[in-house]
Amino acid sequence: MKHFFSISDVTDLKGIVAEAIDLKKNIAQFSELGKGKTIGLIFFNSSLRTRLSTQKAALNFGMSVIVMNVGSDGWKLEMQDGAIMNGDAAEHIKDAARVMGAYCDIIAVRSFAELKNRDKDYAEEVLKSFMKYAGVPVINLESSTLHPLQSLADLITIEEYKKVKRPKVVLTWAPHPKALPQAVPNSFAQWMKNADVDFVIACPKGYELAPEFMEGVALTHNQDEAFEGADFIYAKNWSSYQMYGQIVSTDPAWTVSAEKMALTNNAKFMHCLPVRRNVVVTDEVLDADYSIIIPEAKNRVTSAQVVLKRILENL
Ligand code: AN0
Ligand code: CP
Repeated sequence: MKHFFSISDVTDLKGIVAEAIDLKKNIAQFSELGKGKTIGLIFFNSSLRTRLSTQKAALNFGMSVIVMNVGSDGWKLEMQDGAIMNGDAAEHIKDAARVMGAYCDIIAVRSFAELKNRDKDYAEEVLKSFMKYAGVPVINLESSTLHPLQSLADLITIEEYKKVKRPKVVLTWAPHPKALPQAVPNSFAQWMKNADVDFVIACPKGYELAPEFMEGVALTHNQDEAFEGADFIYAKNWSSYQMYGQIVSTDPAWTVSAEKMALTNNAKFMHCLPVRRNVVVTDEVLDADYSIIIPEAKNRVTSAQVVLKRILENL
């Protein structure tokens, strides 16, 4: 594997999930694989899980880790090619990425959507600039439109907890007071579409994902109907793609409750976290036996490990 930007960088979905689960048991055998190698974790935005799990995965391979909160501690970066830089930005991404690439063997970047200009966000200019200029493999730690390390962790978790060969997996929109990116649901849809699951998206009208992510996916605006027979409920808020970046509903009827979970086939509850309790989903659900949010978060180490292993083996 060279870069890990999206599901397109994985040629064998079943294979990577099996390898990840296997690696969990055998990680001690690989404690020297990354010896003498450095990974730079570059954050334009906040993080708890991504920051700690990717760091832990890298340390498990004996790598050195450099973390930079470039959003708060770095120079403001210019993204536009050929810009006359007499404004706020002190440094061009072209130079920043080349310098980081000179210090690191792998660079991992988090850069959220700004939710102001849809074309700009969907062009993925930050991650694409890093891939173009850094000269080393780049890992996506949640870009403007995708969060593949999360989706891989989610798929691993589903594989570990499923009771039937082809489970029904429901991605349900849920309310939230802030406008959030579409990266997590976009990515989840992409990975589920390619996995051996029956996948359904439930959301209010106006929350359909971009056409490229909805293509071939079952969609309903009726949450109760979607929950019937479900084996996994995956809740997430996102802002509208059509009315770009806007909150078009805060309907509390979409909050995932124990009553809603009772409609399912004893489904497991999943959320990528961080989660707003009693807004997105009730305490009762998050703290129930069927909630697998903590094993899911733990699998962020599992997904980071398998991606790092494949990149390290290819360096
Ligand atoms: C982010 C999002 O929705 O993309 C990160 C999720 C992993 N969530 C928040 O900003 C609350
Ligand atoms: N799920 C996830 O990516 O969490 P963080 O935003 O805390 O990294």
